[in-house]
Amino acid sequence: MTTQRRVQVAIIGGGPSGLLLGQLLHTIGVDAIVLERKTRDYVLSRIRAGVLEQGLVTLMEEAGTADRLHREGITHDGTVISYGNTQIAIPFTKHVAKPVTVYGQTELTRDLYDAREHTGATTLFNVTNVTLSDITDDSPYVECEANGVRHRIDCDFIAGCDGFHGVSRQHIPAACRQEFEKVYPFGWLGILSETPPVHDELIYANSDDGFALCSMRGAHLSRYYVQVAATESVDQWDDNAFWSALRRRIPEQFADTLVTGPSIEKSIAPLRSFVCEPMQWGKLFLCGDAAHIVPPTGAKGLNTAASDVRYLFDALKTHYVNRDSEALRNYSQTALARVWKVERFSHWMTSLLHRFPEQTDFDLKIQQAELSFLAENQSAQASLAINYVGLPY
Ligand code: FAS
Ligand code: PHB
Repeated sequence: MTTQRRVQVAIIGGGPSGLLLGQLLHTIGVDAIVLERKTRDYVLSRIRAGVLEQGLVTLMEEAGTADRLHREGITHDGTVISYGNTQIAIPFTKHVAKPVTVYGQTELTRDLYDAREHTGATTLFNVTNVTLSDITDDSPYVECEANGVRHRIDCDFIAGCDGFHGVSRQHIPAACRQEFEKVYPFGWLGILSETPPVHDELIYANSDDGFALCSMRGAHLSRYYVQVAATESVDQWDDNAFWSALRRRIPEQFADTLVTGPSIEKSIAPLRSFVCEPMQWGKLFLCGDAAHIVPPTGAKGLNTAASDVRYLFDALKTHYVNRDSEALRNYSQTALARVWKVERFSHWMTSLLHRFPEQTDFDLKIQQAELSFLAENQSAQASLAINYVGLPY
């Protein structure tokens, strides 16, 4: 049996990109369906980003989904970069009048699902065999299966919000798609622990043993990461091994006060930089991880998905409200201009803070000089702050 329906926008992927776009479209009366491969609970079980740029907070406000974010989000006006026992305090607001907000992607996604359910908009879960057809014609459509039922969804536009491993990007002909990729020889082993954060700001630590990050989700919930070889697996790391590695990598002041506890989540994220050009093909528009990936060192993955959503939502709004499709035609060019600047910053932060297996003594000296220059130079600190809090849309 095949059910057939028509919507204005078919959104592939029920992660933050797809849900935020769907909610914004709802605010202007544009009918969108969301097709998600997994279940809501599975999507919410992923522990990912933790730092929101002001641009994403503003989008959540426009979507009417920022109430809990404002109640529970933690405003941060700076961060710490450390190497050995040396600490570089980077006060954002000294250089750029924008803070960041610490609020987990899991909670942001939960807020968006709750809002979507409240609107009564359709979300299909457990979808399989998603195919996109006639995307260069005036009447594209999506077919998929969900819970034993085959669906055909006719639409005006398709938003590919299905992440790095999704199907949308593959519908841009390989001969017309250029992919840029750099895979890093390490990953991030992350844990969540019901312990008080070691510091009231994030600490990005470079050490002889490798990178570490001290982050948080609240006053009693901490998020920590240590760099591990790309070949390592979670079961090689019991909690004691993790805490010992973290202690060795952060300044003694924090190692001495670190409160440890059992991990309630533990996972390894691979690190890569990736960009697909173009980010659109006919009536298909890619958003977020479907189009680009950054190493999480600059806290830019989720935030660059947000800037894509900003550009695509504004373009769709101009199309539907003003019958003007110029911004839609320019979406890929507009989005990629910001994406590449974010890729640069994320690669720079990753190169600054990690130990690379093939690093020579010269490479280490250069990395040390980069850190010393950052410690001594206000313009270098301003550049980091401007990029970290979020480049303008
Ligand atoms: P997502 O991948 O979040 O969502 C895509 C959705 O599409 C998923 O729910 C998926 O199930 C669904 N999907 C896939 N294929 C489909 C199909 N064929 N049909 C239907 N649905 C399909 N960013 C940071 O800033 N900081 C971090 O610490 C950080 N950690 C990360 C750790 C990991 C393991 C990963 C993978 C990413 C991490 N990121 C981090 C980046 C992450 O936050 C992304 O930038 C963010 O999830 C992007 O959101 P989406 O574009 O919605 O993609
Ligand atoms: C997190 O809290 O998960 C987090 C924060 C900053 C990053 C990456 C991850 O750069």
